[in-house]
Amino acid sequence: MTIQQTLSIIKPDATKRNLIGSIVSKLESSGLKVIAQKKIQLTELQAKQFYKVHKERPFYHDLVKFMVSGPVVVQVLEGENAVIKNRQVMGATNPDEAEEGTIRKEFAESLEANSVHGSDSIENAYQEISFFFSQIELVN
Ligand code: IDP
Ligand code: MG
Repeated sequence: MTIQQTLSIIKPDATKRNLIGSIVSKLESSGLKVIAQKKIQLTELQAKQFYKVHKERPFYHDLVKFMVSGPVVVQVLEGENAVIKNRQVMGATNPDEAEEGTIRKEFAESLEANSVHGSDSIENAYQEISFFFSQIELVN
């Protein structure tokens, strides 16, 4: 039993299609609790910085362009094994490979426009949360 926090982003393809509530509903149904949340428009610089681990990948430039193509909702989720749990509810990166019932299976448009981001480790969750939020903005 470990209570963890993780960063979740509802990506522009999903905010544009009015899917914020449907996605949060799936996260909450899994037991995860939203302890911070804001809707923002990322700048190119912020998107580049956030995804800098991927800067050598061929999809990096397009990914940055996609992430600034509309507003995103950044949120902190808390719960038991929140990092892995969020990744399970999200489904595989490629929606064609995502399991039934997952957010990406249900809502993603493509491999790139796959509706959600989720931290992939406890260390990255810590980094990513502090990229967007200060400690006093996390309210359980
Ligand atoms: P993740 O979001 O499941 O952790 P990552 O490998 O970290 O997947 O990739 C970050 C994001 O980059 C993905 O969610 C997706 O939006 C995009 N992406 C990943 N691989 C590709 C690709 O091969 N083509 C286009 N976009 C990709
Ligand atoms: Mg990732």
